[in-house]
Amino acid sequence: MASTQNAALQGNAPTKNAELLAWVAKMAQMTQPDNIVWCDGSEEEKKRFTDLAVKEGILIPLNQQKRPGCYLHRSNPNDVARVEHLTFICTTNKEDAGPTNNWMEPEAAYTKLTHLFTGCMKGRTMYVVPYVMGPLGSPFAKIGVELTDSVYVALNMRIMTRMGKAALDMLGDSNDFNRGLHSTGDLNPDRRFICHFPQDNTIWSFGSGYGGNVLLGKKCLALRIGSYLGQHEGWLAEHMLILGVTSPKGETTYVAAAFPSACGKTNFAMMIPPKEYEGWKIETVGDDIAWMRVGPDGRLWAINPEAGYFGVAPGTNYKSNPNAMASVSKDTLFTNVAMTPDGDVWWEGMDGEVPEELTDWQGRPWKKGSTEKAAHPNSRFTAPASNNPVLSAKANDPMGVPISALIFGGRRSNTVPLVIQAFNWTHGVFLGATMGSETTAAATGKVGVVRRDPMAMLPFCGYHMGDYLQHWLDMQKKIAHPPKIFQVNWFRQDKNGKFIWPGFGDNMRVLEWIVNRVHGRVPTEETLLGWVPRSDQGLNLKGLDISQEAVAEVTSIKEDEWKAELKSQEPFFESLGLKAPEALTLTRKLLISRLGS
Ligand code: GTP
Ligand code: SPV
Ligand code: MN
Repeated sequence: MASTQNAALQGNAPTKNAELLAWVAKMAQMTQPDNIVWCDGSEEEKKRFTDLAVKEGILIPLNQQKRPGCYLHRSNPNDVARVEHLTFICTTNKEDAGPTNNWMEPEAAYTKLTHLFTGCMKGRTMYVVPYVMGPLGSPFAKIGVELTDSVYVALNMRIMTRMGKAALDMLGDSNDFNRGLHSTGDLNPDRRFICHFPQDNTIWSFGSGYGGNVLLGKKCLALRIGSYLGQHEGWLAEHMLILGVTSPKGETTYVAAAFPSACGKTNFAMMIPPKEYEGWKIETVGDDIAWMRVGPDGRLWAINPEAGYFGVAPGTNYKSNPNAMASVSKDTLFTNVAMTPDGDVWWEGMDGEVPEELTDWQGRPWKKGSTEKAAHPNSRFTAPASNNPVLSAKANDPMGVPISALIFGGRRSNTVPLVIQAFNWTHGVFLGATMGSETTAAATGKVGVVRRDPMAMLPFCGYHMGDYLQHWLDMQKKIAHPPKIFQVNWFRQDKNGKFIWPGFGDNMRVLEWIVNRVHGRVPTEETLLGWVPRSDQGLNLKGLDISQEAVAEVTSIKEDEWKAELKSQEPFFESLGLKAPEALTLTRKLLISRLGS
């Protein structure tokens, strides 16, 4: 069996890379697929995979007049989101994974998963998916190869990464590639594990078919393994969007922003400024992940390792995010959205009337007024970045873009004001490190449970969180011209539980202030927490649809709330033990003593 496969492998493989061939053979020997298909990334291959997926019921064709090249996938109802409790960092020393990650000893993890992977691809095809994270030819790009028994994964990876022949060409004879192994297994949550082996540059994912668990280039390689590599190699892998904002004078400023999952990165990255901002332009470099290094000019340069968007569907409409709507108009894979009677897609928060009848995300009939959601709250679209009308020309630049501002923002119904500028790098790292975000995406009055999500990386940091924060602090020494750091919050609510700030396009007003601060153009008001916009020469509020009082409320800093906030940070710092960076614990102590307790 194994020898036939090896022969087939050598014969069909479009590479002579001995390491790669040997590894694929070894994995095939364990998983025992019936066939091995090396992906080349061609149009012909896409058609072949799509036809197969349709034949097998994995993809449902949508109305091709309305959505050319679009398909719907329904995942198993028990498999609709990332599984943080089943995600492991497998390092020799437990300490290296830190208190915020689940840990397994590498040999124990390999043994446990070998049992699951042995023979799991019998009767199935193994797709060999070579891919590049980052622009082709970029010195900062990384190469991975994902072996998967899911044609859905192969098709998604084709959108999300530079996949196929280009990746093999870039790899050449090198053995420097991430080794990813994935099987959907039998989708039993008791046999679902997402294991990362940073020391081996290896990822083994078993028993899921959902996005972040299985598109291994994304959260697994670009963030968990990426952050580990970043610490060793002196760069940063972050859960950040990257955008360029160009003023009517033609000056372009690039910013990167970290907001936790489903807290507005895609929306901010594609924002259309309000009508008062004629002549301004926002362009998307990336909507989820940034890899940042110090350039020879002493600035921080960022690339987006991805080539597509795996975006949240609910809430996306022509008012909130027209560019996302355009991005999903063709050649898009939808996962767990609802379907209209004429074969188009639908989700909660879409424009227009709610349809009378739909097929819900599980394929069941759905009627208007039903208490159940038609689309899963975490339903997503996988769209090529090239569909985005405001894609930055720099998105494919091998060197990336120079970052002038870093922004941290959580979902907070109270406490955190609309925008603050950090006094300096250490203070900015403190703002990012102590970021909190509500676990429930509450649109109504209830205050959700705030969890500490440092730099929006809680689920994605591949090593000890204390070391990660120290790495951020240490980067200062390398960056001669560091970006300015800001904290924002679009999600403050009034007494009735309504969002006070209109958000979306109006976030341009905050971005303009940030740009002005970056270029040293506007004065600020100093507070204990940081610099904030002055009431005169501050935010441009012309045409803004909320009252003066509302603006005052959303920008207010309340001492009692901040005393409670600082107190609530304590368990997080304690959990870091001796690895809690002293510069941060001191910053916190100083604030506490200034506020009084
Ligand atoms: P991931 O892909 O999970 O990392 O998420 P993301 O950060 O890209 O989140 P996304 O932009 O998809 O937004 C998620 C949700 O937040 C959607 O329901 C949006 O409608 C909502 N949202 C985004 N921006 C704003 C805003 O400025 N104000 C308010 N109130 N809601 C927003
Ligand atoms: C997130 O959860 O932050 C995402 C979606 O961007 S996933 O790829 O599933 O992680
Ligand atoms: Mn994300």
